[in-house]
Amino acid sequence: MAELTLVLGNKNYSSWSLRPWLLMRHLELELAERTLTLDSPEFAREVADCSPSGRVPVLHHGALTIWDSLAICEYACELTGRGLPTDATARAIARAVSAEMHAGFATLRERWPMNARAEKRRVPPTPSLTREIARIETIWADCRQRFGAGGPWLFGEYSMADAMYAPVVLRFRTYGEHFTPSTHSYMQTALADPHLTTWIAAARAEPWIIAAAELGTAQATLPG
Ligand SMILES: N[C@@H](CCC(=O)N[C@@H](CS)C(=O)NCC(=O)O)C(=O)O
Repeated sequence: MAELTLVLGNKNYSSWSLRPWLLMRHLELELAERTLTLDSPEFAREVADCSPSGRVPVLHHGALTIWDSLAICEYACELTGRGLPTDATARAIARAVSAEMHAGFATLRERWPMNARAEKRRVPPTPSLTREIARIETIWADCRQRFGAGGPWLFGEYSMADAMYAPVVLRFRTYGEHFTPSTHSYMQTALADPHLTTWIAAARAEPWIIAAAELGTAQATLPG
């Protein structure tokens, strides 16, 4: 098989990069990594050379280029025959919740940006953010209850859906305060994932700071 190369943004801030990276680690795909520094003078030039959308993540596999996180996750599942539930109903719901994450939760993404190394930040949720958090808690509880009997993940075994929601787990850890017991339990599972731990350690080692994503400190807090 040709080498897989995943081009990523900074591990601390690039939530879209985390998703396929994490899934591919769980699927044990061998991967070369290249990091482009978001918000840097060279980013625009470097990304133009490797990603038709001008964004990361982007996967290169021989002559094939895939420039979107969800499409890369789907491709990783196709390559391995794993990463999605085998039952057709569960698989359809796994795809639906993954797509809902990919297309939605704009307030969460804007107001609680992923900041993998940050903890105990306080950015009070707006009504819109509170609604999005409640929807995510419902999704997680529903998946666990209907499909989670075979293991600790949303669909029992690890799936694309867990990878799609991993940055949400990190955001909840950074900014969140009150969660249902079911959410808390799922977050414990996700945060104990050794692959996610490896990502967070790499994020902590990065030198780059993007001020616009450093919210919840005394210096930078979004207006209510
Ligand atoms: N829909 C895309 C979104 C990718 C995206 O927005 N990536 C951000 C980094 S997390 C990016 O490349 N930002 C740089 C820019 O927009 O200039 C996906 O799912 O991969």
